[in-house]
Amino acid sequence: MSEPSRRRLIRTAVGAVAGASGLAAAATVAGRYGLIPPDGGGWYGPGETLTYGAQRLLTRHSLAREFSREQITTPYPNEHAPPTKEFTALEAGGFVDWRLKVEGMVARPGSLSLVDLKKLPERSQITHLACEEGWSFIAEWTGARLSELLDSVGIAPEAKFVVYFSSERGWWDSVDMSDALHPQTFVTYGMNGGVLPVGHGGPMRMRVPRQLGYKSVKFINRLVVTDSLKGFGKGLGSGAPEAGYAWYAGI
Ligand SMILES: Nc1nc2c(c(=O)[nH]1)N[C@H]1C(S)=C(S)[C@@H](COP(=O)(O)O)O[C@H]1N2
Ligand SMILES: [Mo]
Repeated sequence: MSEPSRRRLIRTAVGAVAGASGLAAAATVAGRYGLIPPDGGGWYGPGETLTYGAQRLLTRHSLAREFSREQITTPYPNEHAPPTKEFTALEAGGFVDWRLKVEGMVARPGSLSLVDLKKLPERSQITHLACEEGWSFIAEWTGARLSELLDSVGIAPEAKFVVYFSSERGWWDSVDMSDALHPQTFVTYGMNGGVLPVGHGGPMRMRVPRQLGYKSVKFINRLVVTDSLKGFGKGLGSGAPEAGYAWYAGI
């Protein structure tokens, strides 16, 4: 069967079951096709599953809207203090000793400096960062595509998620391969034409413009490529579902 007609069939099947016998049964069908998000258990689980499953079938390859330079928000809100003493020491050294660790299901695990990361093709996008609390702003983000970084270290074909950690305690998140390989998902080191300020997560933050702001974790220092989220935190994919937010925050 061709991919579009297979997807149409799955969509129809999930939709029909949702109508006939409720969300829980739809979730069972979605599970058969690998469409269950890591926080798909518990009371809100079936709802999370339908949102994620439907988005994955309908909008997997769509792009977040991009804006023109004139639309960049100035001044941009939200300054963030350096997260730790160790971080402040790295900042004092101009982040020369800063590293991004890349681990898990990759052929060439290692530690990348900013110089290494800047050898990847430099990309820019002017996109909207939308906070779940209602405010938002537009900025230009510069960095490398996460997909090109992953290509450079060689990911295993069984890989299903990329987990990313911040040097700020408690902040970590993950995306599925659809978002990890999406052309607008960046590891970002520049903002509005300059270096990414510490206030916005410099020297490096994740940018996932197809999801709410909280997925764009600041101060990232470690990536883990994995086929399962079970071993991370409470196994729900990020800190967000532990605090009552959805793992999948697509917009
Ligand atoms: N490490 C870390 N990353 C984070 C946060 C945070 O508090 N710590 N806040 C998140 C939330 S809720 C939003 S909306 C955006 C805000 O990004 P900004 O400060 O650049 O506006 O960063 C996200 N990334
Ligand atoms: Mo937010």
